[in-house]
Amino acid sequence: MHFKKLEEEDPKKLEAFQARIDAEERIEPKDWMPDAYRYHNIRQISQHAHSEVIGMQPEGNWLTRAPSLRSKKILLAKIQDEAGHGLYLYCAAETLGVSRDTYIQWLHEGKAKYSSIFNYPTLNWADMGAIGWLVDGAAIVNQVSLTRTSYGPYARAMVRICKEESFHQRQGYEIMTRMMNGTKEQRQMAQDALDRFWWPSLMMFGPHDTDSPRSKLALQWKIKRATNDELRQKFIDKTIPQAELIGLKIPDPELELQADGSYKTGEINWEEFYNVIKGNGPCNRERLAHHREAHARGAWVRKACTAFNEKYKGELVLN
Ligand code: BYC
Repeated sequence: MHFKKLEEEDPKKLEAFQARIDAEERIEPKDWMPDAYRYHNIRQISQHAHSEVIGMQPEGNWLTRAPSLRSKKILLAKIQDEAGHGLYLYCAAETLGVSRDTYIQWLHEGKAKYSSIFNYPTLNWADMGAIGWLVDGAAIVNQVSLTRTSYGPYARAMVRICKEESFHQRQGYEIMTRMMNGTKEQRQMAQDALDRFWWPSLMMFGPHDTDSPRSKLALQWKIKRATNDELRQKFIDKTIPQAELIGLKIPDPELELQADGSYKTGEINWEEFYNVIKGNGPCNRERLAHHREAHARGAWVRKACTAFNEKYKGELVLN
């Protein structure tokens, strides 16, 4: 696929496009858009879709070991929601002219990313709490702002996703709360889960604004409505009081409450972040291998679903 560089685009069309964005109009699939706008959305929406789908793996790991039937049913429903989010997002991404097969091929070839957070292992039941509370909590902060993104199909997909994520955040916080009200060992497990997931959750928002190459145009075209650091700060300020309320301690010795009520944190380990997004996190290889294997195992289902179309070559058959 060839995408024109911004300087190769017709300046008049670019100007009219920016005027539509500035007027808060939504861009729809058949509208003219610069290739760079199309490409940013292809990349971001498909990476978002891959994150939802790969994100099922760390939680799926605990389905057979949930501590009660109630918690098992809730976790199962949550994981199914994530599959649904992946599907809405692949549909939104397909409106940009790339097929779902191609998106999945890019994932398998390592050309597409998915969120760094899903490359960390889930070691105990409290990790289910930490993921719902922190990972879905971080996702909501980002996704609420994306309900106002300028590309219509992406913005609309976000509305339902946000509603479901807010339920997920609460189920995670409920697990943490119950464990913090439990035995000494349960409290230690909850604290240990927070210790391991806190910093990777902050990394979900991406590099600092000064180091984020994609942000400038994304903000100008209102694909992104807030910067990586703004969203990260919102998440930090919202989450720390929730941790304190149930007796958890944020694993950051440099944490400081400021006069305006917001929190200043220590520095994120960016070397770890870049290492993970380059494919060298603790679980990157395992996650991709599992996806490739599941995709290959599901080939017969995809074939069965399209068998009718293949036979009738798209003819409308009425009985
Ligand atoms: N992980 O210039 P930047 C969920 C990459 S899942 C990996 O700031 P951008 C859930 C970035 O792609 C929710 N890569 O980029 C599911 C770029 O690399 P490329 C997932 C990252 O796009 C199951 C480079 O770093 N949410 O809810 O302007 C269970 C430079 O970054 C990450 C989304 O996907 C990262 N954390 O901003 C529970 C939200 N951060 O592509 C929960 C949609 C950065 O140029 N995505 N990179 O090679 C976004 O909002 C934006 O893409 C980002 C990055 C804020 C992530």
